[in-house]
Amino acid sequence: NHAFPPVWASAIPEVPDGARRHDVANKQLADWVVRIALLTRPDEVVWCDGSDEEWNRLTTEMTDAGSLVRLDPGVHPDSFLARSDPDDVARMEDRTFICSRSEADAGPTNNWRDPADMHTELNALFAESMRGRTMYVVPYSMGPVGGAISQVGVQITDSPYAVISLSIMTRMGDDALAVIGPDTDWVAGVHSVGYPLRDRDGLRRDDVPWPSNPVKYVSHFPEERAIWSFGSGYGGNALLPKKCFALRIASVMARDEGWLAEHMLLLKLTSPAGRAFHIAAAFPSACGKTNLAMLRPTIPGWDVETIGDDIAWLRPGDDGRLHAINPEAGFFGVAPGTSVQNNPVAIDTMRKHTIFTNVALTEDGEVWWEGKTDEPPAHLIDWRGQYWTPASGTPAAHPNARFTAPIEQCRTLADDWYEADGVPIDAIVFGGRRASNVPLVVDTGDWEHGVFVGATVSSERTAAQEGRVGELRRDPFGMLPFVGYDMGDYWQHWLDVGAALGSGAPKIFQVNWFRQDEEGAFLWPGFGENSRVLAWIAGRVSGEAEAVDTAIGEVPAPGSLDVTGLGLGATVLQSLLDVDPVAWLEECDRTEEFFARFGDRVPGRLRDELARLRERLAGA
Ligand code: SAT
Ligand code: MN
Repeated sequence: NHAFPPVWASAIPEVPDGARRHDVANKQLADWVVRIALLTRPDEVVWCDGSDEEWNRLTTEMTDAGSLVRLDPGVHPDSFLARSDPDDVARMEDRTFICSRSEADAGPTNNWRDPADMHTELNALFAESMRGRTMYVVPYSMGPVGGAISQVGVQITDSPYAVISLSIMTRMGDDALAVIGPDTDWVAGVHSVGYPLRDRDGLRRDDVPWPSNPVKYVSHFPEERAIWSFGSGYGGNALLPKKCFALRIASVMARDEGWLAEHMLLLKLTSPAGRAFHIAAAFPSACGKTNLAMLRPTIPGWDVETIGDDIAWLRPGDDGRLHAINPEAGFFGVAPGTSVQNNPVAIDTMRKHTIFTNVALTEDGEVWWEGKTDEPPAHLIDWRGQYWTPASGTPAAHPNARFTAPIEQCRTLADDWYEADGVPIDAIVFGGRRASNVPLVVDTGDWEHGVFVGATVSSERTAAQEGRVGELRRDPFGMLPFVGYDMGDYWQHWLDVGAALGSGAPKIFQVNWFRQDEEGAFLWPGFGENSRVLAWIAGRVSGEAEAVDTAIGEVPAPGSLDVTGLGLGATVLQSLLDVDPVAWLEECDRTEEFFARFGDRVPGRLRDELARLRERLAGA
């Protein structure tokens, strides 16, 4: 039951005609739209159908209004550039709230606010916040429409940028609305950029290319299955089905119902013998999930196909195995660093029908970002819309600049993406960005040790979140900003899911592509060469690849990781796989401090894992 806000006191009890839809089967949904319209007072209400006509109309309106730039149709047909407000360029973790009834339920990693207090505050902010604007009602399905693992939601927004982005990122429109029956559960999302064009007295102000509000909230109500987001138009803050629903709210649903909602890419790996392996891999934001999902193997006979690059929903199936879907329908990928050399698939995917945000523009209407070509063009328009030359001394594209492109444009898309019941998972991989300590690849041996590794993953901070880039932070399961309840309970939930799966559980691995030598040079070439690591992981699943034991798990036995042709010296390979007991005992101390933050909600089994790890290191 969604807690409906009270109708704004000064509001005239009339809503635009479009708000009332008597043909909507779900009465609660029909009602909710009217109530939000009464609260926010838009000029117009539009139910989005997900049609091409709708895309064309909105992109044309936005281009005319100056909030999108149409790219050269000869190079990027049907593609657009959006430049955000310079203060609205990333997720804002300090403005993100989990408003569970009990504070303890949000746990120490989330900001908590009392749900009633938060609703009061939000109602005041949303009151008349859409004056002068159109309110869009966007029904969508996460996962194949009507699929066994799929869920539906509806986002209300006054941002046409959010609407066109959702039309790429989700299965949006009439088909999704049609599956919301009288008793269907749906997740409610209310979003406003908080920039009304008229005030209550009828005074007008002009629109700006990227409307937003200095006051920002991304608030989740897990018990209501509702999200309210105010003041930001950027990605994860504004596209509510993505991190807000598919991770924060869905993680709570998953806890209640015995499944997993994870920050994971999904890929299908096929061996030269034709055996298929499905791999789910969790990495923090901006650590290369998109590149791994689109990887082109460098080793002969192996193939990788893409299923998802950011989010996976995994459910134990009747066959006792874990089945996964990608709930999304598009990529919201980091552009900087992406080139024809290192990710030709991504470059090809964003060739047409793509929204670029905060990239630079060349004088021929093409896009550019750092790392796209070795040499920057002589002059550009940078992400702020300013004239730029290499001498400007600032990045031309924002480091968190993004491309939004339909997954069906990806030429390595696996047919499995369409599987309504998901694919059975063979291996789960945890990774992060670590200059030292963590080997290239480790087989964790069993589920409980794997969960310990996932829970204690740390990574260097990237541009995807606000804060100091490069600083080491613990990012359990790559989910630190995305678990919608207590982190310790989340770890326990992982242990419970594994116990229920028993011998059907996938094997768990840890990887690190980012290990460096003393001079700070990367030891491993990464990108397509990561296929060698995937092949070893597949070999462990099939029982064909040899491993040697270390204190932290099993690493490739000499000769079992195919490094032919890489020209890696024996010492480099050794450094890549090295486990330094002294450094790892220090990591254990850090882990103990980290666990202390969660008090008695850390599962005893994870404490046991830490104790056993220390024993093995002491004996090493
Ligand atoms: O803005 S998003 O949260 O969708 C991108 C990311 O941080 O992974
Ligand atoms: Mn992500």
